[in-house]
Amino acid sequence: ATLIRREDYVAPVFWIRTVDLCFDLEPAKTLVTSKMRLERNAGVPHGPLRLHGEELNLLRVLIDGESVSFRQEGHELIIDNVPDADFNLEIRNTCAPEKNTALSGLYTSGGGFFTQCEAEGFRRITYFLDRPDVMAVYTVTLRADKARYPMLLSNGNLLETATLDNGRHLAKWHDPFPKPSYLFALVAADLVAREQRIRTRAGKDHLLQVYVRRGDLEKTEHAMNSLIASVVWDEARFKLPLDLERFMVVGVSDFNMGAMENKGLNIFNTAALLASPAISTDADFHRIESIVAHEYFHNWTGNRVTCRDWFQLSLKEGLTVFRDQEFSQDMAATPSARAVCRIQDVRALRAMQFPEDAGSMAHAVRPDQYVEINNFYTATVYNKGAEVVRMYQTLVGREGFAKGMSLYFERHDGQAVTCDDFAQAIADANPGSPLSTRLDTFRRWYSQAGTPRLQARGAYDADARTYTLTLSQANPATPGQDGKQPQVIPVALGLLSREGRPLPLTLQGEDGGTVATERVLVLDQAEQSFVFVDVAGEPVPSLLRGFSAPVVLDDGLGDAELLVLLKHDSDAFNRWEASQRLALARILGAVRSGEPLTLDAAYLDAMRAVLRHADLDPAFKALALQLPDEAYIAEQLTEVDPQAVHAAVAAAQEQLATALQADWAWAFETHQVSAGYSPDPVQSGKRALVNLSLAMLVLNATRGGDGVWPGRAYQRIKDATNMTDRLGALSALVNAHAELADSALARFHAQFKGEALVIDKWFAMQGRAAEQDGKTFARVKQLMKHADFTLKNPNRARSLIFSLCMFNPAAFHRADAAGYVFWAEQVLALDAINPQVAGRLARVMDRWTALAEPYRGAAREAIVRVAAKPDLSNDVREIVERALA
Ligand code: BAL
Ligand code: ZN
Repeated sequence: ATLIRREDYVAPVFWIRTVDLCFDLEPAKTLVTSKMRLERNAGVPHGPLRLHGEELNLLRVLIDGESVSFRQEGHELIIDNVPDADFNLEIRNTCAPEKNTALSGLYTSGGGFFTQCEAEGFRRITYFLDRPDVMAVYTVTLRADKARYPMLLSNGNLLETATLDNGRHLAKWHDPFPKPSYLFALVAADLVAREQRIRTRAGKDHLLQVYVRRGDLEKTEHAMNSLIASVVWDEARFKLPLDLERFMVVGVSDFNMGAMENKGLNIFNTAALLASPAISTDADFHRIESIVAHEYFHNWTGNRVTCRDWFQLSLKEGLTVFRDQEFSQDMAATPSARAVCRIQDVRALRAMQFPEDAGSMAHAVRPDQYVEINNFYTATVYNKGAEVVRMYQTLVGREGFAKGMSLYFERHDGQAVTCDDFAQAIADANPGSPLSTRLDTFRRWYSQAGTPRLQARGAYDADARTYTLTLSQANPATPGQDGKQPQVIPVALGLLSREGRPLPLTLQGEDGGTVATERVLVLDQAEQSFVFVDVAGEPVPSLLRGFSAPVVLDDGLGDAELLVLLKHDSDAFNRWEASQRLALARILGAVRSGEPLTLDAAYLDAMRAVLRHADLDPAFKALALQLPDEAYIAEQLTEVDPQAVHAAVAAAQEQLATALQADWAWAFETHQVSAGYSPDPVQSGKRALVNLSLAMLVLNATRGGDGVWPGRAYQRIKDATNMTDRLGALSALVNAHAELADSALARFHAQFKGEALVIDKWFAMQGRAAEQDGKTFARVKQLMKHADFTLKNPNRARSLIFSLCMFNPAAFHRADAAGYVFWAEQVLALDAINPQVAGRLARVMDRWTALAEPYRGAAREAIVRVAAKPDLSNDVREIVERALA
């Protein structure tokens, strides 16, 4: 395996300007003929033509119609003697789609052909300069059996169709936009489409199509609506129009990622596309809307302007996640629903990205090296990358950011560029802004891994009526990086009086003319102090509002201040944060002391007040009353005993359930939705609160409380008219290990046995069930033998194995090491089928060095066992070797 370094980037020796691809599609052996027009890149020294190719059978190579001599070395096809002038290169090869279980390149799924080329799948279809800075215009001819594959799709516009001999047919497509090979796609399958014609603001007509298997058509309405909303939003917010006459979306059941932004032909995991009230939860509807938007937004941020090399992945991914987050907030509409979106995004960041930044795979948003690029489709590149983009917007303002985006497209449309190019465009469009004056320092967000620690301490001077806020930062060492430099940290803040009133924020030296009660301080040194004047009494600081930077904040606030924020903060994010901090302090106190957790009356009263609050949104209440993720709690500890963390969380859960029993029952009864189902924020907020309440009531019943609730949950599973309520009730029984859980699970399985996406949920729920005396782990082992289980389908493998290993720390980290043994077995079994999925599972052990004994030693042993396998994929090898380094 070779280590690829960012600093070694060299421009390609050749460009490929056009490519004419012809496919004779057969599952066992597909014939690919590729006719390319190449030219030397005048800007770099001469060298041989080196094409990438993997798992291919080469039949012939012609240059300008003549055979040439060539060499094959590893995964390269090398031609030493090529003309100096432009030339035609023709290559003919075969590949074997039905043997392609890695689902990278051309593969079969459910009797059809599909492709996935990002990052380096195109080289598994034909020999090519498979790198994102080589952009070509594609013409694609597909030939296949007409009865089995009635739909033949590729990027761009349909030029012609024809019927051929032997029951075959043909379709020819042309994509006018030059694109890198990772954006190529083809589909040949028996599919039907939902269609919608739209006319955009610009007055152009477009055809939108969502292709799925026959039975799934009625589950595409939400995706289509989401797509239309995305088109409208991007035009309104960023003036970015749809540039193709036809925009196609296709669903496939076997897919490694959520979806893929191929030009004009997005391919989606069905889990990220199909929705109906009967099979999908509110969270599914929300997630599908955001993924449809994400892939659509890539059309500009990713496709029109793409990445020069894969180290720049966050150029398109961080930016596009930011855009889909902004879209979701705009769709949510009300301030409270927007805040709920933000809270959910931050919660995900802290649960996934903070541990990544602290573990063996820590890497910068723009990594410096990789062995396998598939391993770098990470929370850091995506979610932290999105936070970095959000900070640009915070520093230059919303309008300034839109101006920066316009300049970015003006400069770089049609190009393959770097993260620096993006930073420069935003800064240049906003001269004199807090970003432009600190651009070099800001860029450290791209080069330094690790989560900065932000410390804030306030000092009130009653005589001078000043409040001095001292902010300091430090970024812990990460593998290969110590001695970090200060970063630019925008700190949005407000000051509250002890009674909760917002205070005016005038800094020393300012003429108190404006009396903003919220502003952004910019920290760019190791330590800086800010003096607020005319402060009437000692304030409670509300710092990092809206989570204005991806850092760990230590503000030193105690219960009294947090309770003020929980009650009064005008910033909903910090209000939620206060609820989490109150819970965290109690859970950490118990874990650190080793004493059993006992929730105090002050905390319980505060939670009751939130639950009963007259004005707070149900969605917000549900989030505030949810305890922090065990993974997030673990990150606060220097040595983690996952069982101790779980015991404290479980105790907190039970005490909340018991102490607030009457309040939960009240919330359950008073937030029922009677109107017809809609996944809108109001209805879904009520359902979230109802489901949380039911979970608490069932839990309390199994711990000796009111015994009526498990029966009510069971009845609700029968009567529910939507999946959110049905799954909520089922998970209440399963998580509490209630007696009725088994028969409810059996009933649910029988009811949905034909719906693969629901069966995934059925497995996932059991894999994620709160651990109790090893019952969840035993259940997972047993479910591995279930007739519906298979490792070959990524969604199914993830539903059970990842649920346990990635999302259920207490079931996974066992003192007897059985969880680690299971992990090692599954990583190896998956690696033989699908290295990308195996690599993802391998990541579970990133944080093993933070574990307490006996977990630590046993985890190491399991990693060593995996690493000892001689023929591991690059994907898994890179992960386990970095874990052991
Ligand atoms: N580009 C891979 C899938 C996605 O991020 O949209
Ligand atoms: Zn993306």
